[in-house]
Amino acid sequence: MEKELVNLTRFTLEEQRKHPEATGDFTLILQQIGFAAKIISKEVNKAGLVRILGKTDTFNYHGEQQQKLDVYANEILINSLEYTGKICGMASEEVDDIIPIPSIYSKGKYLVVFDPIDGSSNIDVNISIGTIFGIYKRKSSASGNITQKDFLNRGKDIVAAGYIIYGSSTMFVYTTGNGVNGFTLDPSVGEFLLSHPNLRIPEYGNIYSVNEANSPYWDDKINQYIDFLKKYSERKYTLRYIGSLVSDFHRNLLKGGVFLYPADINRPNGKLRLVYEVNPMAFIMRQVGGMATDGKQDILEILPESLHQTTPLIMGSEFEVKKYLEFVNN
Ligand code: AHM
Ligand code: MG
Repeated sequence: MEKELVNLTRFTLEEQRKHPEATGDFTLILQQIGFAAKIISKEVNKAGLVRILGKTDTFNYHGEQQQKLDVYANEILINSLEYTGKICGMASEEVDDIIPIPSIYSKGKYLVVFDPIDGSSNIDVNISIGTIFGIYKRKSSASGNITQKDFLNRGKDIVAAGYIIYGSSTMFVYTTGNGVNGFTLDPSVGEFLLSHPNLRIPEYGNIYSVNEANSPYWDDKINQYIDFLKKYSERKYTLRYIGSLVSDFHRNLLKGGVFLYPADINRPNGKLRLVYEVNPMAFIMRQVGGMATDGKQDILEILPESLHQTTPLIMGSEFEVKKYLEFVNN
């Protein structure tokens, strides 16, 4: 008999049944993100062929020119989630303010944050990109309107986080805080099938991932750490950097190692955005047995002050992250 196939729908339902108090709200949200991911994946695959390739003439909050695919993926995610009745608002890298639920739909208790297409400067050159998402439970009273403050939560309060990688295959990787599971899209049936159950990151690896062109602007201690990896460690390290967070994260998760986007003179608070990029990835990283820090504290302990704030990020296998902390804090 053929090996039992578990699709994302079955997996999320079975997870829900393990929690008799669960209402199913959450399961529906995850399934809808899975649905959006399939649509985005289809568009990503044909981005080289059709009108969607290229830039728009609009700019996002960070002053970056938006790609058409960014805008498209953002709309797909909003459309897939806003009518469910299970969420009370969203926040996206591509939208300056929070995204309310239109009054024609009922609201629920969850908040969803996302980066619809991360690594979008790679779209035009056919390099893997991704979607990142995080789900929180609303803390303020359900009767009032949601505000930006509702989205300023510590990463440790996340109730689910995940990413979709549009690579040589499309994968959906997520956690609800009970381990991390990966699903690969079978395009012939249009389903995400469980392919990577219970993912764990190796305790150490031999990969470091960083934009080393920024090294002249780093603190000396960071340069000393990278020098240690290159010249003095017993392990033979190799550099792998795609410049697409989801792809760099996914590779390091499977192989072990460290990813860094530290502060530098030009970016004293790093580049990556805390609320919808870094927190979900840091939450997943902790779930697979790795670590994520800004160099001073655990990423998941940071209380965000604004929706689009950035943070330095060092994350990966325990050995390499602890070694980083030894270098910068001594
Ligand atoms: P984006 O959200 O505008 O695509 O930018 C985020 C990306 C990350 O995917 C990646 O880790 C980083 O920017 C790469 O930055 P750099 O080109 O400075 O190395
Ligand atoms: Mg991004």
